[in-house]
Amino acid sequence: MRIFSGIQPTGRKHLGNYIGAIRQYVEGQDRGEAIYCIVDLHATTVAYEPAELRRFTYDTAAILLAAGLDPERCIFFRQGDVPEHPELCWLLASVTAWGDLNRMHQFKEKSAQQRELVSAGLFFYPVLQAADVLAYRADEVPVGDDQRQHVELMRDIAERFNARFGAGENVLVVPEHRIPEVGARIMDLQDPTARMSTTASSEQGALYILDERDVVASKIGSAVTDSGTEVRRGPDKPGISNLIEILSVVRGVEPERIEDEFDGQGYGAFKRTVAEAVVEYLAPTRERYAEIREDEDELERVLAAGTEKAHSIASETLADVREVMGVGPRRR
Ligand code: AQP
Repeated sequence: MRIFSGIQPTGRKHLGNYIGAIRQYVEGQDRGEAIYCIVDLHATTVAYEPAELRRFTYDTAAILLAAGLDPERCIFFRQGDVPEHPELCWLLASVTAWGDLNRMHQFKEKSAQQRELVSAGLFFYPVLQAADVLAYRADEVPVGDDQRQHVELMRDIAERFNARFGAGENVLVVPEHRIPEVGARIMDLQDPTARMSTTASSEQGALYILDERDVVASKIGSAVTDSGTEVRRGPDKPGISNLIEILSVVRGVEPERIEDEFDGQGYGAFKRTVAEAVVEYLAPTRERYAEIREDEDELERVLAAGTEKAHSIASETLADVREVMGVGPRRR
């Protein structure tokens, strides 16, 4: 079983990224051949500062290593160091429908946020994402719920590629998504009808992995709830439902158990318990982070070692893809 996922170098990753993706990356190392990359090329599809991109790449790499990625047990690298990704992106464009890209929710949301330029790269984002995964012939893609549509698209692209060029062979593997049952969509603490997001959430709405204890307590303490008093989930209670889901993941118990435990207790006690549990949950990552982040040479060494391994897998896929597409000289 081969597992692949990518994460953007946005520096400050939030609790949604941790619960929806990063914790799955860590446990993926015990379930199969795990390959993870920091998708710096994806980060260039919206307005960004070049110097920040390098800094944020180190920040994100350090967070992932602090959270438990072990370069001895996974392949961990930077997307921009493996040229097979953009090459495969271009080749896959031939079997990607413009109409499908035009339907992508993320493109619609992010293009509306751009002030100066809606880049063609933003439109092409899901094709590059498909190339990331398909270059490794991955079986499984751990992601949060917001990436469901992109994984569906990459499945369509792989199927169309095999049908068009495979001559009866599956040159590319059609991957499955792995979206957690609980915690796939952690909501904004100030607007619990919207996803917690790096770009769209306010400072109080997003809970960052590196937030200090008192900041976590204040953000959860002031999380928007409702005028009721019952700690239970329901469509009329998005704020409390979100906090129940967070506590359920952090403690590793069913949400029903949380509802039973807090039956008859007020929101104040519940929020204090959630804050305490989140602080404990993130503490090991926060504590390891500073030391790992300090040594940029070591981070580069880790990423370079990962690049070598990633390149050797992706180059084989690309050779097969070029061969069946009739690109370049015949191989044999
Ligand atoms: N709120 C969330 N709940 C659960 N999972 C989430 N993910 C993102 N937000 C939530 C998952 O985190 C992984 C890495 O995401 P990314 O950094 O590549 O960027 P993203 O998906 O675009 O989400 P962000 O971090 O909030 O950034 P913006 O603001 O740019 O959209 C993905 O697997 C994602 O599903």
